[in-house]
Amino acid sequence: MKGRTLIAELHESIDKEVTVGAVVDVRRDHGKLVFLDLRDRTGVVQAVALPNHAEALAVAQELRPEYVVRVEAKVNKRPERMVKADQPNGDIELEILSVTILARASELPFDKDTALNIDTNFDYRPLTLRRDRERAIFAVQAEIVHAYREYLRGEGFSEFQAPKIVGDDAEGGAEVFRFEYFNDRMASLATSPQLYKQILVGVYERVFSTGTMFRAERHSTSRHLNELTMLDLEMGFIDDHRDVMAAMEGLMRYLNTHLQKTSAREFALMEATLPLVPEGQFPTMTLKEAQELIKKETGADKVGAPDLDPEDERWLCSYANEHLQSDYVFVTHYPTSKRPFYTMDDPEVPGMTKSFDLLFRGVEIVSGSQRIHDHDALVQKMESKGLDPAKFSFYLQAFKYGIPPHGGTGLGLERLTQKMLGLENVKEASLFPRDMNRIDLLLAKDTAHTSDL
Ligand code: AMO
Repeated sequence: MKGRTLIAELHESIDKEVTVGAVVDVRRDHGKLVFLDLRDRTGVVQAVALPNHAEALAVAQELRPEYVVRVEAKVNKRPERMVKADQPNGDIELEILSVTILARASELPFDKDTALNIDTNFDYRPLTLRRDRERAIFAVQAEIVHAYREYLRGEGFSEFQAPKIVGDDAEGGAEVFRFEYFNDRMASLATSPQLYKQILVGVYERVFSTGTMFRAERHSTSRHLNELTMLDLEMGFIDDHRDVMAAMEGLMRYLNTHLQKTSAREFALMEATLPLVPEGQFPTMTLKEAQELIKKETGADKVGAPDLDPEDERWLCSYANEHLQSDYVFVTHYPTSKRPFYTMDDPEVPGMTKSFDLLFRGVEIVSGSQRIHDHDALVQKMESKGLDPAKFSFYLQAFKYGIPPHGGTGLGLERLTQKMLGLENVKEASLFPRDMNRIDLLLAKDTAHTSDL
């Protein structure tokens, strides 16, 4: 918009006339005056239409929330007693000279400031995303991705774009969406960039990617999505899985510092707190040690179980928060039977792998491990897991022609965002969540409420 002044820059124009392009957040009528809260991408400001600008006042009286307007106004400093120190731009006000309506808006089908039930939130997603709460969630999510990229670039990682159409399931385990490709051939949607990031260790040594992945899990839980964003990394020349854990720990510390700098307003709005990080290393225990601790402290005997249950993950995290000054806990050494074929066994702990999960505020947000880099050992492991090495011949070339000892991690962006901001359901951290019952609209009743719009 020609000559537009952004709301965050209004302070530079006190006593001057400006043009603002904005959306009406709220309209309040006080006798003959109309007050508007106007928002643009940089902030919110109060504007007032006065009787001495009759034409502007008449247009202002027509406005409703979500109307898009161009406003010509004078920027006034508020008198001392009218200053709202706790509000952004609380010390200035726009005196409206004229208003042009750029787009009209119907009445919102929900009250913008009240808590919404999750289905209403998703049914009206194009509108609910405009709320402060949702804008804060995705502003923080964007900062997480930014920090991820910035930190890893600084550590010598190269970014790559992973394919999303794959021939077969990369993990040999996760639930896969299959679809018809060309000439009656079936293909799958990628569940992870796993095989490609390992191949690329042979090219760039350290790589990372951020991208959409697909999981055909028939879970309707607060932790599962069918389309998610995975932040992956893979690094060569490691001694063992602990080098990968150290990279992940460095990343989480960097993320804390970054969010503190960029996202204080969003955290305050969400009533969320930055993660507790210990001064020394993140708490780390083997699966067996974790199970023994749970048994000792709670009496629940799950020693020897191949994995942690969601309730164990919650308990361990609250224990770490209370006793170990950390919202993060590493659990290592999951059994060979539970981890994918590419995971390296730990010769010192028979039956267990050099693998780990990172738990954060009650949920697993990261999985990682040292990988098998010896070609023959990898083929043998595939066979022992009932996989056909011939199907992996493309991937196996990287190992036949030498690849450094390496390891890496996959981090679920929506779970991290969810727990960072204390959201109840991971779906709230996905702009347009896909689950068993919903692709934008509920699948069972495809007309939903949008027919009223
Ligand atoms: P994994 O399958 O454990 O590991 O996935 C890694 C992380 O991705 C997130 N995640 C999910 N988030 C929401 N909904 C889902 N359905 C879902 N599935 C996974 C979780 C999880 O910790 N290739 C390995 C990683 C590696 O070893 O590098 C992998 O995909 O936060």
